[in-house]
Amino acid sequence: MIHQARPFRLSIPFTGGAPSAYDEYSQRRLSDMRDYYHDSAAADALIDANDPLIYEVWSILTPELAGELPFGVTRLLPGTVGGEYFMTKGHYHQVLETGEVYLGLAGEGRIVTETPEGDTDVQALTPGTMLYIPPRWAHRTVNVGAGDLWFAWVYPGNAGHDYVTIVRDGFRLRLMDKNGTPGIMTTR
Ligand code: S6P
Ligand code: ZN
Repeated sequence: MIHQARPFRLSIPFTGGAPSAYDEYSQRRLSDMRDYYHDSAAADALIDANDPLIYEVWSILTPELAGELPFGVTRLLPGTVGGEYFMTKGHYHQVLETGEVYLGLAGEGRIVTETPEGDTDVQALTPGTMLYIPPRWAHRTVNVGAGDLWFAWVYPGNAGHDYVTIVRDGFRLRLMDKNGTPGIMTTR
């Protein structure tokens, strides 16, 4: 269902958890995103073993219009694929000039971002962190902790999502587990 122009409310557990209401639920297993990881042989082995759940998304949908503000909650599980932490696919917004706001609820994460011009950034996402992703910055969330990472987000309704650029080029920065601490690998 897409909410129409009436105010409404729902609750989001501040320590992480599914929202009390949502329009759409989706999940990504490793097999849904094999080509996003650096080590595809390691990804294939894990897919054959148990094809782990990587993340789940609960969304409030709105009309896809400027001025609307779709929002929701994401749970990103802990783990690694060939030493690379579990992460979201990551995307540019199709309308590049649209930003996004994240709020960390539980767990320890990073937001990896980059622009088409090659500027890069990594920010911590922890409980209570509000994080602003400006227009033009592709964004990916990475779980560098031992438990689930939960965060909420809101973005402009007309943004659209471009995954093609990311799956083709990859992010310039990747977060790798180096003996229990996150290290940054630069790919180009
Ligand atoms: C949407 C926002 C989040 C992500 C979600 C999953 O603009 O950034 O809702 O969609 O965390 O990540 P991804 O990269 O698969 O869309
Ligand atoms: Zn986004």
